[in-house]
Amino acid sequence: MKTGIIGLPQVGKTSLFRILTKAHLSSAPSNPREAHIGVAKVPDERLDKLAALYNPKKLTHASVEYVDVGAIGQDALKESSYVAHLRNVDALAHVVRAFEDDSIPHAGPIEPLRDIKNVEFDLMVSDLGQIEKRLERVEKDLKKMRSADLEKEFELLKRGKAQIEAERPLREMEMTPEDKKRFRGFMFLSEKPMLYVLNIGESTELGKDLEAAVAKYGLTDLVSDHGGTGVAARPVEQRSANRNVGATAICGKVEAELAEMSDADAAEFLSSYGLSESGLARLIRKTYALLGLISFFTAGEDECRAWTIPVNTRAVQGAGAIHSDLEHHFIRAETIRWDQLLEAGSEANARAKGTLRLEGKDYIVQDGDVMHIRHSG
Ligand SMILES: Nc1nc2c(ncn2[C@@H]2O[C@H](COP(=O)(O)OP(=O)(O)OP(=O)(O)O)[C@@H](O)[C@H]2O)c(=O)[nH]1
Ligand SMILES: [Mg+2]
Repeated sequence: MKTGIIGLPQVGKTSLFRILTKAHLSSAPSNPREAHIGVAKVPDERLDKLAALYNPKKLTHASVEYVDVGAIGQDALKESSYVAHLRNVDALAHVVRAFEDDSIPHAGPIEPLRDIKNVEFDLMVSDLGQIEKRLERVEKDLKKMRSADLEKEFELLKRGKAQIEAERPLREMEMTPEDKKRFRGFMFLSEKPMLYVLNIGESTELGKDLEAAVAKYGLTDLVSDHGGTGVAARPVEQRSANRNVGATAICGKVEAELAEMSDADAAEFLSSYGLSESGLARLIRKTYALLGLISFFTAGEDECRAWTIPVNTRAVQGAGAIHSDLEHHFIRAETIRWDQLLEAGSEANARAKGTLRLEGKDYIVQDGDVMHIRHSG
């Protein structure tokens, strides 16, 4: 799963990438269009607690891949390598400047909502170019030969064009699964799930400020069902529940300091700011949720590990995430919620208490399940 970090110039994209992936980058990349690619460990207290119980030889967290590209803009989006990087990601994290700092240039006053609309606009323009090119092609082909499939594509593309011309991103368009499949190959930018990341300034009450930031900068409407990112607000009947948009806030400066500290120092530092966890942990979790992903665990003395699956995955497919052999020879899954296992103190106790269940192939794996797959392979 890949997430692209985008945003206007000098908003803190690379700083965020660096702290997410703990990558030590040379200060200035030789080519500003070169993308940084790195992997972030998904922090998970549940897994850490399981590891404390099992004391395994190996501890493996889930991970999310992040791609940091240069600043976005109409020029950048004309470069094929730049666009290719963005098309290939599963979701976008848009870093929006909300911190005040006169020494770092920004076009105009700090106004996150304006920046969000501008970037969204750039994404839509890029998609529109692609749609128009394809429309021309399909129109020509249709003149030569009638085809039901091409006609459907033509209609869908025209609908996409109208959507963008109304300044609404493709992710807000009503689409059937069939439409979605037709669109998949285009990898449209404005169709991707989007996480807005407000980069706010330091303050003594950072905990409160982080929580209040989304509302303070007027993003609540973007992430709820009540509005659109387009200029025109959406009429009530067109609002859909799953908009694939999320928002969170971080303080890049504080996170950068945290990244350099030991765990114990970091915990003390966080509580001095009134925070229970780092903004980074929340951001990674939000990315995970935006992508519709959950974790289940395997736990033992050799390894404690988190596995990434989409919500609504059946047990037999979950087993396949571990190894295809487990999927093919699946018998049952010994299953327990992570906190019930901790409470019992061991699998044997849990079995005695009856909290360890035997689940079949069709069981829908829940976030936080600990599973042991019984197989015949
Ligand atoms: N005050 C303050 N400065 C920050 C913060 N985050 C980043 N900066 C500074 O802003 C400048 C730009 O940061 P980068 O992370 O390189 O920003 P970028 O978005 O990758 O910039 P480009 O790739 O050039 O568009 C650097 O001087 C950072 O130190 C922040 O939270 N607060
Ligand atoms: Mg950068």
